[in-house]
Amino acid sequence: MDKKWWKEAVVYQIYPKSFMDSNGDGIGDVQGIISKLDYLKDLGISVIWISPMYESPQKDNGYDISDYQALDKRFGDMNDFDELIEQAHKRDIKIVMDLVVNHSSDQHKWFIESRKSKDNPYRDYYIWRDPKEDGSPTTNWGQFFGGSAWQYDETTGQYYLHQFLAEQPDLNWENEKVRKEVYDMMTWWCEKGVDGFRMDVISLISKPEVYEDGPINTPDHFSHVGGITPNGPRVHEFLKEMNREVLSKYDLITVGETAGVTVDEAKKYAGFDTNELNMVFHFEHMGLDEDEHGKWTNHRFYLPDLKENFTKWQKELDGKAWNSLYWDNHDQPRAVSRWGNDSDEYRVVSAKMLATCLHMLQGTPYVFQGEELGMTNFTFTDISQTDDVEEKNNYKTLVEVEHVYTKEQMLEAISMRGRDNARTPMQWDDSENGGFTTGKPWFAVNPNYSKINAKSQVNDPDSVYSYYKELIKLRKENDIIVYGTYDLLCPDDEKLYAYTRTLGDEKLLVLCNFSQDEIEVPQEIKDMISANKGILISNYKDGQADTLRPYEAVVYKI
Ligand code: ISL
Ligand code: CA
Repeated sequence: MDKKWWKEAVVYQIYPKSFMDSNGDGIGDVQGIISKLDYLKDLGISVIWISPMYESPQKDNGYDISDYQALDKRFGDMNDFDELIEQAHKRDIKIVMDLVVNHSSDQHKWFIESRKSKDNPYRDYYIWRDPKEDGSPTTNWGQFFGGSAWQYDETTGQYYLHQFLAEQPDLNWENEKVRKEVYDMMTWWCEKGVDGFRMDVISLISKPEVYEDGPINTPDHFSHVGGITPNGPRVHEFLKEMNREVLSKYDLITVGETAGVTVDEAKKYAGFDTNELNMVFHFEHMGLDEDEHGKWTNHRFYLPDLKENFTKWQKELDGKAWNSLYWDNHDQPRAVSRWGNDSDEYRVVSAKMLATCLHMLQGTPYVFQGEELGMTNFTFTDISQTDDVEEKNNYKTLVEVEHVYTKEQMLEAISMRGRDNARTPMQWDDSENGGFTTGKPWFAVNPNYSKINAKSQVNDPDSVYSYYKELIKLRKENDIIVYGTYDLLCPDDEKLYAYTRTLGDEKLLVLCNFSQDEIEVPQEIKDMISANKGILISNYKDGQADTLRPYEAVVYKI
């Protein structure tokens, strides 16, 4: 397999609003990021992906962009940004920008023009349709956050399409001029020195030829994993064009956020010879703990399902395309709370186990800010404590309109699954507000900051932080972790996730106990361990071959 730097990288995701505030206004900013570059350097990551910092009315926390070539003032200005690039590069850290071009903000100058008249030169930058005869929207499509995907605009008597909020109108990728604008803007950032793009819902940019009602396209607050227009007819053509016009001219890392992607589609988006992207984020494991009420549930995942899913992606893409690996991001609850155990007793050990399980897979791992500290979900006891529009909309629908849930049930679901869990400020130390700001934080800091914070972990060899650091270091030193092939063992075991990695005559055996029980190691694995050549990493001090203790993870060289 071809060696590439982006296959060997570990990416750290920053949600800028909640990372570090430098000026006491309670909102994280670019100077705050700069002040923490040494922390990230020490952790060992090689790439930072920063969620949007562009000028934005912040209806969806920056995923609604009104100027793609300006920073939002609350984060800083272009001088700050240039300094960030320079300071990051000085430390061999690359910077990846979030590229949000399925939609813009309704305050973008293109949309302000577009809605003025049917013959405005920017009209076709967006997607406008006549109402049906009865005045209702063109189709029954629903947007991700609840409600119709069509917004009526009085000025011209037409509806425009928005797969997210009405303040996030979808751009019309059929229009060549739109594509040219996007490519020029990307080139401008590349010339500035950015090292890549994470492409927001890029799988949704190509819309169907015919707009018609459909079963998955009903306004449905429960189903949002696929979006309305995943993997549309021209998406690969568009990405090949983008690659030709921009990406191929620079040495970048590119990852598509591809709602609704399947392994077959991923081979096209991220194929080694397809000239589109380096890798994609799929969402299949994010759906494993859903039930008939979708994500708003207290249901937990079943380990054999997770193993089956990871194994499918590992085996199917091996040698053909590249995987991205993640447990969480700014749209997901905290990894240790969702996949591990965030009780006092097991938080540290289970966070390390999860890290082992993910970082030993084939693909590029992503670490979301605070994951390296084992930060946990927040307990929301009233809807007024939340910020996220998705949580608020669904609370309204499920509790107040449809009475599917009681208030308490929905708040429990939000505390387990809501996007706000990821968005509480980073916990730097045990001073007020966890050291995130000297002012009033824009969003509540998790009260456990006095116990869980970076300061107490960076110099503690037994901390979650030090364990991540070790995993990242091992990846740099061992090609097998990056390039080895993967094979699953004991697929049906409900507590143990065991797999091997193989490269040439080297082999690793990865054992992860996903339960709080002490479990007996199956005989076939005992036989493999008996000839082991040492332990690469483990979250318990003394290895013991026959049993695995609660949440024990161990990687043997065999
Ligand atoms: O958050 C989700 C589920 O709760 C996802 O389905 C998410 O909405 C979807 O993956 C798209 O996410 C991206 O685009 C959105 C933005 O709100 C998200 O923050 C972003 O990651 C619209 O730009
Ligand atoms: Ca600030």
